[in-house]
Amino acid sequence: MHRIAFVDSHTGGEPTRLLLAGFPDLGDGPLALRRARLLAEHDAWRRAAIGEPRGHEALVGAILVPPHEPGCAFGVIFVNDVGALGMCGHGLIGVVASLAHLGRLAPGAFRVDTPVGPVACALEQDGAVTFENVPSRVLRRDLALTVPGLGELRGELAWGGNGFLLIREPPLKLADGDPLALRAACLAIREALLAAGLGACEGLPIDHVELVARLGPGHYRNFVLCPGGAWDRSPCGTGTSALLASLAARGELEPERAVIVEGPTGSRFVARYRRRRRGASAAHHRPRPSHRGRRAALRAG
Ligand code: PYC
Repeated sequence: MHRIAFVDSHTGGEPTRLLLAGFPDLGDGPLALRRARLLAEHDAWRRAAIGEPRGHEALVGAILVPPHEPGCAFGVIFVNDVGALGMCGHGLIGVVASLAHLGRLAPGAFRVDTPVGPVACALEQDGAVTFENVPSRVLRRDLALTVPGLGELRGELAWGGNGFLLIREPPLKLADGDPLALRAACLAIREALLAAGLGACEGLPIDHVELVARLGPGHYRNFVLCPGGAWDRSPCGTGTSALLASLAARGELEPERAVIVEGPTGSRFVARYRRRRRGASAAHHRPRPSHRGRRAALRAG
């Protein structure tokens, strides 16, 4: 019998399994390359570690690897029940909390390498975890999609470390909404997105659907369908980044102003962004969203 050492945590209700040892060596090079190698050569390990019966649909796995980017403390490749992610915000919070729980990480600031680029992270004295995500942006605005049973919906495509179809006028109520009805609506929306040939944009996969409702000034609630059929119990870190990119692009949120984003369980991230100029052009801004969250529980195996 082969053994894999792992620690399970959850972030705002969304589970993360940190895979510490016993996973195949993914070699070296940029993490995007190692993620591709994992899927091409070692996918049975991902399925065994994350899928049923040892895992389940909602579980996100985090494979700890040596970093490639200089100055990073460690690298992490996030996987789920159907494949691999670019980044994972709730997962990163779970990884940092788990490493702190194991005594492997002390409070302070550090960088973490991921397949979509390095992420700045901090573990605070009180256990809270803050990270500044990869630059996020809107890829396409003013999308109209006709979804059987839901009618015409308006959306936009955005990148927050994963690709999202954002629907900011959701067809169903999010607060106290039935998660299974929301999931079914998101599955229908994703089918319409794929039928429209929009499973990718600018070479980036659009594999998450995010419904967003504004609850009040600076206060939002979301529901995120992940690739496959799982829905995020937390406010989804990369989905929150995609939302911030949208708010910034529409001039609805100033840099550094905090917003609260809550997920289906009511758990919250506090998020803000700062502007980042790309190259010499002052006209093109890519906001870098940052998030603050905390872990709730851990289980070691
Ligand atoms: O928190 O970024 C996130 C995430 C992505 C998929 C599930 N959670």
